[in-house]
Amino acid sequence: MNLPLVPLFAALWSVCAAQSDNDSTAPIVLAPPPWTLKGTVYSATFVPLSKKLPTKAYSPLERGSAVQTEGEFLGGIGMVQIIRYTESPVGPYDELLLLPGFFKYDGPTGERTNVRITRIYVSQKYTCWNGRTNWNIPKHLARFDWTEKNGATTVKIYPHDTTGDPLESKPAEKPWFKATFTLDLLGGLPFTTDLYDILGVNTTLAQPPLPHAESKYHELAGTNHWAATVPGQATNKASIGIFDLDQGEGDVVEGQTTNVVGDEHYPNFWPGLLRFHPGMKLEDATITFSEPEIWG
Ligand SMILES: *[C@@H]1O[C@H](CO)[C@@H](O)[C@H](O)[C@H]1NC(C)=O
Ligand SMILES: CC(=O)N[C@H]1CO[C@H](CO)[C@@H](O)[C@@H]1O
Repeated sequence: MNLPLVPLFAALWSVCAAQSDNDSTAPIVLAPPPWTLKGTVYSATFVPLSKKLPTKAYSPLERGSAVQTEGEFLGGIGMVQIIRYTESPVGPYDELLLLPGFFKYDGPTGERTNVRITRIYVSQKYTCWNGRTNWNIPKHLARFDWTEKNGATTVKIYPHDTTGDPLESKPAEKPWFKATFTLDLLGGLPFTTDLYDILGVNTTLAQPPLPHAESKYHELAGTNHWAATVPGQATNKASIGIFDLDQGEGDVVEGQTTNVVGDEHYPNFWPGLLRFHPGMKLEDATITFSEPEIWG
């Protein structure tokens, strides 16, 4: 036994744990853009069938802000991604993001058409505050529950903002989203989001100003400008698979069609989606978030 190593490991462990725990007393500080991160991305792309967005497209805080819901939803191409970041400027964290499609909007730079992340959950407060501050990404906290069984990966997500508590103090008891990824065919393909440029899809995220709110963990920063960011994802280990999007009973209040905060229940999470949906897994991916262009 090499005893002097034990305190060293203990000290290192507490530093790492402090970074990624929302109950940590380490202050939330600015980690300025650009960011380069590592992780595994699970991605499902879909073509929205309706030009009408459901209430659940936005978190309760953001849906109350006129500028957040600004513009005309055009659809085009939509995306749900679940990402397990193993490395980031603020430590490891998990994320679920919803990008419903393109919006035509009249921003500070005139009329434009861009995609937008409308709702997103992360597992710790440091990335929550920084994502909101740096890029207007409307992050809120959630608990992520992962299970691996017979080669299938299941994730369940329990948000802090679907309980009706304005301070977003703790995770919901029922999952707002769940998915299982199986199959993993053709592992080892190269993939990069530059492919979207070739296809003529503009991947710049144009995010409206964010409302600020008081909360238990002080993670809900607001901004008063627009932010346009170019995200990137690249790997040499992409594989193809199937998502099972069956939500079961979901988080609906008994005898009603919505949860406590008014999010609609769809059997496969989103209007128009089928239960089994093709998707991609990007292992050992490098994810980049550019320095944003600030408007207004
Ligand atoms: C993509 O959208 C951004 C933000 O509106 C814009 O600045 C950029 O010129 C667009 N790119 C292309 C190739 O049209
Ligand atoms: C009190 C509280 O909500 N703690 C959460 C902090 O983040 C972890 C990781 O996601 C959750 O498991 C905790 O529930």
